[in-house]
Amino acid sequence: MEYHQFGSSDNSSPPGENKITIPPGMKRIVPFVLYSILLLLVFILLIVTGIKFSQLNKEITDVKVQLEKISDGRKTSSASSDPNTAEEVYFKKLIPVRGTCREGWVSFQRSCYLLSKTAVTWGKAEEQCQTHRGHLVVLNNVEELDYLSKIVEVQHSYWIGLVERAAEGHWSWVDGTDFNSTPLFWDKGQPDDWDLSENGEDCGQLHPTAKRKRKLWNDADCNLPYHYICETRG
Ligand SMILES: [Ca+2]
Ligand SMILES: [Ca+2]
Ligand SMILES: [Ca+2]
Repeated sequence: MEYHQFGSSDNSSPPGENKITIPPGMKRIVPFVLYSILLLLVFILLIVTGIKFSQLNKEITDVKVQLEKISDGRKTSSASSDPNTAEEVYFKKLIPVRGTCREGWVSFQRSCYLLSKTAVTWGKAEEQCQTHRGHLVVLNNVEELDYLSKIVEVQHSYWIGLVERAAEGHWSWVDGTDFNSTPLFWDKGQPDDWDLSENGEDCGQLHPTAKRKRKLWNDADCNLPYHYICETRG
């Protein structure tokens, strides 16, 4: 009997129409189950969105940290690790004394210095200093820099014994003094290896100033002519 009913209904019903009898108990359960599945899907969707959002948040935080590091790096390289560097320290002109140094040279602590009257390339300047058995000046401490700042012509740039020989970012002193053992006095935004010039900027100099103050460092194109300062150990 049941078999017959099933068979006949199968023949008469259009495809898609379901005449399978569902027990009344099940009829109440089906919407509940569907509703539960829907809730579960919404729940999963919320979790996935939450995870994605927290990942995005973490990435944004990471980017922020990186940006701060870069900005700090810039500050460090321009202001340097030395607290004196970025300060504006003003001086009065000092009349230098010859002391025990040879004619035309001036004395400070245990060194003699020559301030050039002419402007030449960095290489030529170091060559000149070597003919006097010296080197371009090596700035060992702030006292030496401040002494020179008091006696130079403020409007001139002066080559110093600072050079980037091997690779970009690897500065060294011409006399072999460990670069990491001396304080840094880079001017704001320097060294910038300003790439407008074909040769880049791999030689150190003292920046010119309008007023007499502590002369800060700049990296410049080694092939340009500037005044220079030689140093010999007295
Ligand atoms: Ca020195
Ligand atoms: Ca450079
Ligand atoms: Ca520069």
